[in-house]
Amino acid sequence: MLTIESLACWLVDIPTIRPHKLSMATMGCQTLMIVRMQCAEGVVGWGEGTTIGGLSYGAESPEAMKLAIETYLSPLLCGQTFTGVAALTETMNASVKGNTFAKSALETAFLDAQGKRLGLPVSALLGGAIATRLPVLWTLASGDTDNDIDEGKRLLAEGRHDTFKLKIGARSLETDICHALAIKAALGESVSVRVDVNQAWDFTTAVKGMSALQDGGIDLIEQPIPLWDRQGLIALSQRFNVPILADEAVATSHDGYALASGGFSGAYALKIAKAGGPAQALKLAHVAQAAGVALYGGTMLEGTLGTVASLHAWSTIKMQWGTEMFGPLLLKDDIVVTPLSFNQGQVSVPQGSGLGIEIDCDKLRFYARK
Ligand code: MUC
Ligand code: MG
Repeated sequence: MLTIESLACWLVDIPTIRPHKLSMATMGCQTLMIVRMQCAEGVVGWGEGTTIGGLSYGAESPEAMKLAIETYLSPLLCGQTFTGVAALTETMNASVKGNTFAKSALETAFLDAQGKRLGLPVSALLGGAIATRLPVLWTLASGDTDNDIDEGKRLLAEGRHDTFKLKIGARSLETDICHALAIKAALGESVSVRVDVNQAWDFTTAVKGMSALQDGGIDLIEQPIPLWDRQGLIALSQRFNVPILADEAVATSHDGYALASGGFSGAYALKIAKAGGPAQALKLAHVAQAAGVALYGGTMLEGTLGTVASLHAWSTIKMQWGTEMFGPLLLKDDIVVTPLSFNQGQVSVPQGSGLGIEIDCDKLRFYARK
């Protein structure tokens, strides 16, 4: 049982270590929407809602997440007692439609507070961890082929990552194919290289593009066509040997059910923000498991808080395609006391109670939008 006493939100702007180029936006800065949940039992929970490129990736901006919490969700939740996330979800969904990014921040904060109160890690509240370290790839997205090759070779030599994702879709098909295949050839046969098109192609372009990428040894092709084209994604998954990773097309367990029952084969990218929180993302994972669809731990390029919330959830299930929980490494700084430890292509899941991280309130104040 936890009684929510008050909620406070901040928009925290942190520069990225280099421009990060996606098909729909170039990021030079990331905005973390941070929420602090004070509970009557004396515990405090922290949550994060983060998206990419303002409103260019998804329908909720960081500013809208803060507004949804302050104007609608806070009056609904404050003063109420909840037995766990199931009750919290029921209450939120009964009065607030959509807004899964804001709800994800709140579900995370609730799990953090509940874990601290019970002396258990968040993973224990989600079924229990089956791993303490998870594989993490890195995204090469500087926008320049030679820079990406140098970055990839450096990270391989340092032993930090052994798997890479490339962001394509902003340029012509020919340019993108040359870019991806040059990086694959330079990094070598044993290094897994995947691409994320972020919905940029139509079906015909996807057939051409997937064929060339498959022949060039690319391992996985993420969201080649728009999220609404479910039939197209199913057809592509049946046509090619190279597997498809559905990302924007699968936000919730309902999307996962519709795709799998339509004949999709491949993998789903889980993201806590798309689903409405760590526990909601696991509902999609369970639908995938029932349908024989593989899993992948996805990111909205969160800072450490949102990344750790995801890691607790991902640590309770088998991820056939690993994870991309590298968000904190893309940021010049963060708002936690102890950064996560990334090495040998893996990240360690914090083991303390709740999320197992401590917020650096001075840094939170420093980076918070005034
Ligand atoms: C996405 O669409 O997958 C994940 C890694 C990255 O660089 O961007 C994100 C978003
Ligand atoms: Mg993606």
